Amino acid sequence: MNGAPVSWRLAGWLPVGWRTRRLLAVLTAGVLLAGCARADKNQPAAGQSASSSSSSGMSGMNMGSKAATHVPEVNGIKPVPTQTLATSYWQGMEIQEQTRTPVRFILFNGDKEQMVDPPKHASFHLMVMLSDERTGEPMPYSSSVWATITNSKGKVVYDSQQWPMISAYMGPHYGDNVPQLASGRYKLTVLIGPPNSARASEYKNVWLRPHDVTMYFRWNAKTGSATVIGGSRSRTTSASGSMSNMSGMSGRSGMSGRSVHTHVSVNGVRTTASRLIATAYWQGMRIQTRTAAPTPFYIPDGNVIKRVGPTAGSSFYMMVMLKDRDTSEAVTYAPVYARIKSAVGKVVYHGRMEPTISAFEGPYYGNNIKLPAAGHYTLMLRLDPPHQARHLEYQHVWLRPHTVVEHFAWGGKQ
Ligand SMILES: [Cu+2]
Repeated sequence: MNGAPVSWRLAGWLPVGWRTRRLLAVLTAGVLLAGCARADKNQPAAGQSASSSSSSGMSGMNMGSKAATHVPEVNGIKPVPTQTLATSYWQGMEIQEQTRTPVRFILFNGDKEQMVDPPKHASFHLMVMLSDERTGEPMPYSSSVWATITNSKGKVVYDSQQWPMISAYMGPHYGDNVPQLASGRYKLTVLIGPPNSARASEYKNVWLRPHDVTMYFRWNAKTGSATVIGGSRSRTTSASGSMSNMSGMSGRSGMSGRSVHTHVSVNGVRTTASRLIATAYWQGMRIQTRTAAPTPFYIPDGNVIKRVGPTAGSSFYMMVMLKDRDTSEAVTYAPVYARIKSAVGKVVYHGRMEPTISAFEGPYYGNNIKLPAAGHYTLMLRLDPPHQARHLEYQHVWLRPHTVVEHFAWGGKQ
Protein backbone atom coordinates (compact mmCIF):
# COMPACT_ATOMS: atom_id res chain seq x y z
CA MET A 1 0.00 0.00 0.00
CA ASN A 2 3.02 2.24 0.51
CA GLY A 3 1.06 4.91 2.30
CA ALA A 4 -1.04 5.76 -0.74
CA PRO A 5 -4.56 6.74 0.19
CA VAL A 6 -6.51 3.52 0.14
CA SER A 7 -9.44 4.93 -1.82
CA TRP A 8 -7.51 5.66 -4.94
CA ARG A 9 -5.11 2.83 -5.46
CA LEU A 10 -7.41 0.91 -7.71
CA ALA A 11 -8.26 3.72 -10.07
CA GLY A 12 -6.89 1.60 -12.89
CA TRP A 13 -9.68 -0.91 -12.35
CA LEU A 14 -12.42 1.47 -13.19
CA PRO A 15 -13.78 2.16 -16.67
CA VAL A 16 -12.19 5.15 -18.36
CA GLY A 17 -14.35 8.23 -18.04
CA TRP A 18 -15.94 6.95 -14.88
CA ARG A 19 -12.73 7.48 -13.08
CA THR A 20 -11.73 10.88 -14.41
CA ARG A 21 -15.14 12.35 -13.85
CA ARG A 22 -15.76 10.93 -10.49
CA LEU A 23 -12.91 11.62 -8.17
CA LEU A 24 -13.56 13.90 -5.28
CA ALA A 25 -11.10 15.40 -2.90
CA VAL A 26 -8.56 12.96 -1.63
CA LEU A 27 -8.29 12.45 2.06
CA THR A 28 -4.60 12.09 2.51
CA ALA A 29 -2.99 10.25 5.30
CA GLY A 30 0.22 12.15 5.88
CA VAL A 31 1.50 9.45 8.13
CA LEU A 32 4.91 8.66 9.45
CA LEU A 33 6.22 5.95 11.64
CA ALA A 34 7.22 8.36 14.32
CA GLY A 35 6.58 8.85 17.97
CA CYS A 36 6.53 5.10 18.52
CA ALA A 37 8.42 5.27 21.72
CA ARG A 38 6.55 5.22 24.93
CA ALA A 39 7.13 2.41 27.29
CA ASP A 40 6.44 2.27 30.96
CA LYS A 41 8.38 -0.68 32.25
CA ASN A 42 6.48 -0.75 35.53
CA GLN A 43 3.32 -2.22 34.07
CA PRO A 44 4.25 -5.21 32.01
CA ALA A 45 1.02 -7.13 31.63
CA ALA A 46 -1.81 -4.84 30.65
CA GLY A 47 -1.38 -2.97 27.39
CA GLN A 48 -0.73 0.68 27.98
CA SER A 49 -2.36 3.22 25.87
CA ALA A 50 -1.21 6.79 25.39
CA SER A 51 -2.05 9.56 23.01
CA SER A 52 1.08 11.10 21.60
CA SER A 53 -0.31 14.57 21.76
CA SER A 54 -1.30 17.32 24.11
CA SER A 55 -4.84 16.07 24.14
CA SER A 56 -6.01 18.20 27.03
CA GLY A 57 -9.40 18.75 25.44
CA MET A 58 -10.19 15.07 25.54
CA SER A 59 -9.96 14.40 29.22
CA GLY A 60 -13.43 15.57 30.13
CA MET A 61 -15.19 13.19 27.81
CA ASN A 62 -17.28 10.44 29.24
CA MET A 63 -16.66 7.38 27.14
CA GLY A 64 -18.75 5.08 29.29
CA SER A 65 -17.21 1.89 30.49
CA LYS A 66 -20.30 -0.31 30.68
CA ALA A 67 -20.87 -2.94 28.08
CA ALA A 68 -24.04 -1.76 26.41
CA THR A 69 -26.85 -4.19 25.77
CA HIS A 70 -28.73 -1.51 23.91
CA VAL A 71 -27.26 1.82 22.95
CA PRO A 72 -29.37 4.85 23.73
CA GLU A 73 -26.79 7.31 22.49
CA VAL A 74 -23.10 7.72 21.86
CA ASN A 75 -21.32 10.97 22.61
CA GLY A 76 -24.66 12.77 22.77
CA ILE A 77 -26.01 11.84 19.31
CA LYS A 78 -29.12 9.72 19.10
CA PRO A 79 -29.65 7.18 16.33
CA VAL A 80 -32.65 7.69 14.02
CA PRO A 81 -34.61 4.99 12.19
CA THR A 82 -33.40 3.87 8.81
CA GLN A 83 -35.31 2.58 5.79
CA THR A 84 -33.90 -0.11 3.52
CA LEU A 85 -34.60 0.56 -0.16
CA ALA A 86 -33.06 -2.54 -1.67
CA THR A 87 -30.92 -5.55 -0.91
CA SER A 88 -28.92 -7.35 -3.57
CA TYR A 89 -25.98 -9.73 -3.69
CA TRP A 90 -22.67 -9.83 -5.51
CA GLN A 91 -20.47 -12.90 -5.09
CA GLY A 92 -21.28 -13.23 -1.42
CA MET A 93 -21.38 -9.51 -0.73
CA GLU A 94 -24.67 -8.10 0.47
CA ILE A 95 -25.41 -4.64 -0.90
CA GLN A 96 -28.04 -2.57 0.85
CA GLU A 97 -29.19 0.91 0.01
CA GLN A 98 -30.67 2.70 2.99
CA THR A 99 -32.06 6.12 3.68
CA ARG A 100 -32.26 7.99 6.93
CA THR A 101 -32.63 11.53 8.22
CA PRO A 102 -30.05 13.90 6.66
CA VAL A 103 -27.10 14.32 8.97
CA ARG A 104 -24.18 16.58 9.43
CA PHE A 105 -20.96 14.62 9.12
CA ILE A 106 -17.28 15.27 9.46
CA LEU A 107 -14.39 14.79 7.10
CA PHE A 108 -11.11 14.19 8.82
CA ASN A 109 -7.93 14.09 6.79
CA GLY A 110 -5.60 13.17 9.63
CA ASP A 111 -4.98 16.81 10.36
CA LYS A 112 -8.12 18.90 10.15
CA GLU A 113 -11.80 18.34 10.66
CA GLN A 114 -14.24 19.69 8.14
CA MET A 115 -17.95 19.79 8.93
CA VAL A 116 -20.24 18.86 6.07
CA ASP A 117 -23.74 20.19 6.63
CA PRO A 118 -26.65 18.68 4.74
CA PRO A 119 -27.86 20.95 1.91
CA LYS A 120 -30.95 22.99 2.81
CA HIS A 121 -34.05 20.81 2.58
CA ALA A 122 -31.94 17.76 1.89
CA SER A 123 -34.14 14.73 1.34
CA PHE A 124 -32.17 12.00 3.04
CA HIS A 125 -28.81 10.62 4.06
CA LEU A 126 -28.11 7.86 1.58
CA MET A 127 -26.16 4.91 2.94
CA VAL A 128 -24.73 2.06 0.95
CA MET A 129 -24.02 -0.82 3.32
CA LEU A 130 -21.70 -3.51 2.04
CA SER A 131 -21.22 -6.69 4.06
CA ASP A 132 -20.48 -10.39 3.78
CA GLU A 133 -23.87 -12.04 3.32
CA ARG A 134 -22.73 -15.16 5.19
CA THR A 135 -21.09 -13.69 8.27
CA GLY A 136 -22.48 -10.14 8.32
CA GLU A 137 -19.00 -8.60 8.51
CA PRO A 138 -18.81 -5.14 6.90
CA MET A 139 -16.92 -4.56 3.68
CA PRO A 140 -14.98 -1.31 3.76
CA TYR A 141 -12.27 -0.14 1.31
CA SER A 142 -14.26 -0.27 -1.90
CA SER A 143 -12.18 1.65 -4.44
CA SER A 144 -15.23 3.81 -5.05
CA VAL A 145 -18.96 3.77 -4.42
CA TRP A 146 -20.85 6.11 -6.71
CA ALA A 147 -24.58 6.90 -6.61
CA THR A 148 -26.64 8.44 -9.41
CA ILE A 149 -30.30 9.44 -9.08
CA THR A 150 -32.33 10.13 -12.22
CA ASN A 151 -35.88 11.51 -12.26
CA SER A 152 -38.77 10.17 -14.35
CA LYS A 153 -37.83 12.50 -17.22
CA GLY A 154 -34.35 11.04 -17.38
CA LYS A 155 -32.65 14.04 -15.79
CA VAL A 156 -29.80 13.33 -13.41
CA VAL A 157 -30.68 15.04 -10.13
CA TYR A 158 -27.88 13.65 -7.98
CA ASP A 159 -24.54 12.19 -9.03
CA SER A 160 -21.81 11.78 -6.49
CA GLN A 161 -19.21 9.57 -4.93
CA GLN A 162 -20.25 8.29 -1.53
CA TRP A 163 -17.89 8.98 1.32
CA PRO A 164 -16.50 6.02 3.20
CA MET A 165 -17.87 6.65 6.69
CA ILE A 166 -17.66 5.28 10.16
CA SER A 167 -20.50 5.34 12.64
CA ALA A 168 -21.07 3.81 16.04
CA TYR A 169 -24.51 2.59 14.97
CA MET A 170 -24.32 1.72 11.28
CA GLY A 171 -20.71 0.65 11.21
CA PRO A 172 -18.55 1.32 8.16
CA HIS A 173 -20.63 2.41 5.17
CA TYR A 174 -20.60 4.72 2.19
CA GLY A 175 -22.84 7.74 2.34
CA ASP A 176 -23.80 11.29 1.53
CA ASN A 177 -26.72 13.66 1.98
CA VAL A 178 -28.96 13.78 -1.08
CA PRO A 179 -30.32 17.28 -1.86
CA GLN A 180 -34.00 18.14 -2.03
CA LEU A 181 -36.01 15.90 -4.33
CA ALA A 182 -39.51 16.76 -5.51
CA SER A 183 -42.14 14.09 -5.00
CA GLY A 184 -42.00 11.61 -7.85
CA ARG A 185 -40.44 8.52 -9.30
CA TYR A 186 -36.67 8.08 -9.39
CA LYS A 187 -34.03 5.63 -10.52
CA LEU A 188 -31.05 5.01 -8.25
CA THR A 189 -27.91 3.42 -9.64
CA VAL A 190 -25.02 2.52 -7.36
CA LEU A 191 -21.67 1.63 -8.88
CA ILE A 192 -19.33 -0.30 -6.58
CA GLY A 193 -15.63 -0.67 -7.24
CA PRO A 194 -13.66 -3.70 -6.05
CA PRO A 195 -12.21 -3.45 -2.53
CA ASN A 196 -8.66 -2.16 -2.80
CA SER A 197 -7.36 -3.18 0.60
CA ALA A 198 -5.64 -6.44 1.48
CA ARG A 199 -7.94 -9.47 1.55
CA ALA A 200 -7.91 -12.66 3.54
CA SER A 201 -7.65 -15.74 1.31
CA GLU A 202 -11.42 -16.40 1.21
CA TYR A 203 -11.78 -13.23 -0.88
CA LYS A 204 -8.95 -13.71 -3.34
CA ASN A 205 -11.19 -14.68 -6.28
CA VAL A 206 -14.18 -12.40 -5.86
CA TRP A 207 -15.04 -8.75 -6.55
CA LEU A 208 -12.48 -8.22 -9.25
CA ARG A 209 -14.49 -5.81 -11.39
CA PRO A 210 -16.89 -2.95 -10.77
CA HIS A 211 -20.49 -3.88 -10.11
CA ASP A 212 -23.66 -1.85 -10.35
CA VAL A 213 -27.10 -2.05 -8.82
CA THR A 214 -30.16 -0.26 -10.20
CA MET A 215 -33.46 0.25 -8.43
CA TYR A 216 -36.52 2.49 -8.64
CA PHE A 217 -38.31 4.31 -5.87
CA ARG A 218 -41.04 6.84 -5.36
CA TRP A 219 -40.15 9.76 -3.12
CA ASN A 220 -42.82 11.47 -1.05
CA ALA A 221 -41.41 14.88 -0.13
CA LYS A 222 -44.23 15.56 2.35
CA THR A 223 -43.74 12.52 4.48
CA GLY A 224 -40.03 12.14 3.74
CA SER A 225 -40.41 8.53 2.78
CA ALA A 226 -39.39 6.35 -0.11
CA THR A 227 -41.43 3.53 -1.61
CA VAL A 228 -39.61 0.94 -3.62
CA ILE A 229 -40.95 0.13 -7.09
CA GLY A 230 -40.23 -3.34 -8.48
CA GLY A 231 -37.02 -5.25 -7.81
CA SER A 232 -33.42 -4.21 -8.13
CA ARG A 233 -31.05 -5.23 -10.89
CA SER A 234 -27.54 -6.24 -10.01
CA ARG A 235 -24.86 -6.39 -12.71
CA THR A 236 -21.12 -6.96 -12.86
CA THR A 237 -19.01 -5.46 -15.60
CA SER A 238 -17.02 -8.17 -17.33
CA ALA A 239 -14.61 -8.28 -20.22
CA SER A 240 -17.10 -10.24 -22.32
CA GLY A 241 -20.09 -8.02 -21.79
CA SER A 242 -22.43 -7.79 -18.87
CA MET A 243 -23.90 -10.46 -16.71
CA SER A 244 -27.24 -9.41 -15.37
CA ASN A 245 -29.48 -10.95 -12.84
CA MET A 246 -32.56 -9.85 -11.05
CA SER A 247 -32.07 -10.07 -7.38
CA GLY A 248 -34.34 -10.02 -4.44
CA MET A 249 -35.49 -6.74 -3.08
CA SER A 250 -36.36 -6.02 0.44
CA GLY A 251 -38.66 -3.33 1.67
CA ARG A 252 -37.87 -3.87 5.30
CA SER A 253 -37.75 -0.72 7.29
CA GLY A 254 -36.52 0.19 10.70
CA MET A 255 -33.58 -2.16 10.34
CA SER A 256 -30.73 -1.44 12.60
CA GLY A 257 -27.47 -3.31 12.75
CA ARG A 258 -26.48 -6.34 10.76
CA SER A 259 -27.69 -9.85 11.24
CA VAL A 260 -24.92 -12.13 12.34
CA HIS A 261 -24.68 -15.64 10.97
CA THR A 262 -22.48 -18.52 11.90
CA HIS A 263 -20.48 -19.86 8.99
CA VAL A 264 -17.50 -22.13 9.30
CA SER A 265 -16.53 -21.88 5.64
CA VAL A 266 -16.62 -19.06 3.08
CA ASN A 267 -15.55 -19.69 -0.54
CA GLY A 268 -13.99 -22.95 0.62
CA VAL A 269 -11.86 -21.31 3.30
CA ARG A 270 -12.43 -22.20 6.92
CA THR A 271 -12.14 -20.02 9.93
CA THR A 272 -8.83 -20.37 11.79
CA ALA A 273 -7.87 -20.04 15.40
CA SER A 274 -6.23 -16.90 16.71
CA ARG A 275 -4.84 -15.94 20.07
CA LEU A 276 -5.38 -12.72 21.96
CA ILE A 277 -2.18 -10.89 22.95
CA ALA A 278 -3.68 -7.81 24.52
CA THR A 279 -6.58 -5.41 24.64
CA ALA A 280 -6.26 -1.65 25.04
CA TYR A 281 -8.72 1.24 24.86
CA TRP A 282 -8.54 4.66 23.30
CA GLN A 283 -11.42 7.12 23.62
CA GLY A 284 -14.12 4.49 23.23
CA MET A 285 -12.15 2.38 20.76
CA ARG A 286 -11.19 -1.16 21.66
CA ILE A 287 -7.79 -2.17 20.29
CA GLN A 288 -7.28 -5.92 20.21
CA THR A 289 -4.09 -7.55 19.07
CA ARG A 290 -4.29 -11.20 18.03
CA THR A 291 -1.91 -13.67 16.46
CA ALA A 292 -2.56 -16.64 14.19
CA ALA A 293 -0.45 -19.04 12.16
CA PRO A 294 1.48 -17.31 9.33
CA THR A 295 -0.81 -16.98 6.31
CA PRO A 296 -0.73 -15.48 2.85
CA PHE A 297 -2.96 -12.51 2.15
CA TYR A 298 -3.90 -10.89 -1.12
CA ILE A 299 -3.51 -7.34 -2.39
CA PRO A 300 -4.89 -5.90 -5.64
CA ASP A 301 -2.12 -4.81 -7.97
CA GLY A 302 -3.30 -3.36 -11.26
CA ASN A 303 -5.74 -5.85 -12.70
CA VAL A 304 -4.61 -8.83 -10.69
CA ILE A 305 -4.69 -9.92 -7.08
CA LYS A 306 -1.20 -10.52 -5.78
CA ARG A 307 -0.36 -13.02 -3.09
CA VAL A 308 1.75 -11.58 -0.27
CA GLY A 309 3.78 -13.73 2.11
CA PRO A 310 4.30 -15.31 4.42
CA THR A 311 8.07 -15.25 4.01
CA ALA A 312 10.00 -18.31 5.13
CA GLY A 313 10.39 -18.44 8.88
CA SER A 314 7.51 -16.10 9.65
CA SER A 315 6.62 -16.40 13.33
CA PHE A 316 2.95 -15.45 13.18
CA TYR A 317 0.32 -13.41 11.48
CA MET A 318 -0.63 -10.42 13.61
CA MET A 319 -4.06 -8.85 13.51
CA VAL A 320 -5.00 -5.53 15.08
CA MET A 321 -8.75 -5.16 15.49
CA LEU A 322 -10.12 -1.64 16.01
CA LYS A 323 -13.73 -1.57 17.18
CA ASP A 324 -16.13 0.73 18.95
CA ARG A 325 -15.97 -0.58 22.50
CA ASP A 326 -19.73 -0.28 23.03
CA THR A 327 -21.22 -1.32 19.69
CA SER A 328 -18.32 -3.40 18.31
CA GLU A 329 -18.59 -1.62 14.96
CA ALA A 330 -15.27 -1.59 13.11
CA VAL A 331 -13.10 1.50 12.85
CA THR A 332 -11.66 1.60 9.34
CA TYR A 333 -9.14 3.72 7.40
CA ALA A 334 -6.94 4.14 10.47
CA PRO A 335 -3.32 3.55 9.45
CA VAL A 336 -1.63 1.23 11.95
CA TYR A 337 2.13 0.73 12.27
CA ALA A 338 3.84 -1.86 14.41
CA ARG A 339 7.27 -1.84 15.94
CA ILE A 340 8.60 -4.73 17.99
CA LYS A 341 11.60 -4.57 20.29
CA SER A 342 13.46 -7.44 21.87
CA ALA A 343 14.16 -7.65 25.61
CA VAL A 344 17.45 -5.79 25.08
CA GLY A 345 15.71 -2.98 23.21
CA LYS A 346 16.67 -3.93 19.67
CA VAL A 347 14.05 -3.21 17.01
CA VAL A 348 13.35 -6.58 15.41
CA TYR A 349 10.32 -5.59 13.35
CA HIS A 350 8.75 -2.46 12.04
CA GLY A 351 6.12 -2.22 9.40
CA ARG A 352 2.67 -1.29 8.37
CA MET A 353 -0.32 -3.40 9.33
CA GLU A 354 -2.30 -3.75 6.13
CA PRO A 355 -5.97 -2.77 6.22
CA THR A 356 -7.60 -6.12 5.46
CA ILE A 357 -11.09 -7.44 4.81
CA SER A 358 -12.03 -10.90 5.99
CA ALA A 359 -15.18 -12.97 6.28
CA PHE A 360 -14.57 -14.26 9.77
CA GLU A 361 -12.76 -11.50 11.65
CA GLY A 362 -14.25 -8.52 9.82
CA PRO A 363 -12.00 -5.60 8.90
CA TYR A 364 -8.66 -5.52 10.68
CA TYR A 365 -5.05 -4.47 10.17
CA GLY A 366 -2.59 -7.31 9.69
CA ASN A 367 0.72 -8.65 8.49
CA ASN A 368 3.07 -11.61 8.86
CA ILE A 369 5.84 -11.02 11.35
CA LYS A 370 9.16 -12.76 11.81
CA LEU A 371 10.86 -12.72 15.20
CA PRO A 372 14.46 -13.91 15.66
CA ALA A 373 13.87 -16.27 18.59
CA ALA A 374 11.64 -17.19 21.48
CA GLY A 375 11.66 -14.55 24.17
CA HIS A 376 10.05 -11.45 25.60
CA TYR A 377 9.14 -8.61 23.30
CA THR A 378 7.60 -5.16 23.43
CA LEU A 379 5.08 -4.26 20.78
CA MET A 380 4.39 -0.62 20.00
CA LEU A 381 1.36 0.07 17.88
CA ARG A 382 1.00 3.49 16.43
CA LEU A 383 -2.53 4.33 15.33
CA ASP A 384 -3.22 7.30 13.14
CA PRO A 385 -6.67 8.90 13.27
CA PRO A 386 -9.18 7.32 10.91
CA HIS A 387 -8.95 9.49 7.79
CA GLN A 388 -12.39 9.27 6.28
CA ALA A 389 -15.86 10.64 6.94
CA ARG A 390 -17.40 10.19 10.40
CA HIS A 391 -20.81 10.54 11.84
CA LEU A 392 -21.13 13.10 14.62
CA GLU A 393 -20.77 10.64 17.48
CA TYR A 394 -17.08 10.45 16.55
CA GLN A 395 -16.55 14.19 16.28
CA HIS A 396 -14.33 14.54 19.33
CA VAL A 397 -12.36 11.33 19.34
CA TRP A 398 -9.32 9.94 17.55
CA LEU A 399 -8.00 13.25 16.30
CA ARG A 400 -4.31 12.68 17.04
CA PRO A 401 -1.95 9.76 16.61
CA HIS A 402 -1.97 7.33 19.47
CA THR A 403 0.53 4.76 20.67
CA VAL A 404 -0.22 1.50 22.44
CA VAL A 405 2.52 -0.46 24.18
CA GLU A 406 2.12 -4.17 24.85
CA HIS A 407 4.51 -6.70 26.33
CA PHE A 408 4.29 -10.28 25.21
CA ALA A 409 6.23 -13.52 25.34
CA TRP A 410 6.87 -15.47 22.16
CA GLY A 411 7.39 -19.19 22.65
CA GLY A 412 8.82 -19.81 19.22
CA LYS A 413 5.67 -21.44 17.89
CA GLN A 414 2.25 -20.10 17.06
CU1 LIG B 1 -23.31 8.04 6.81
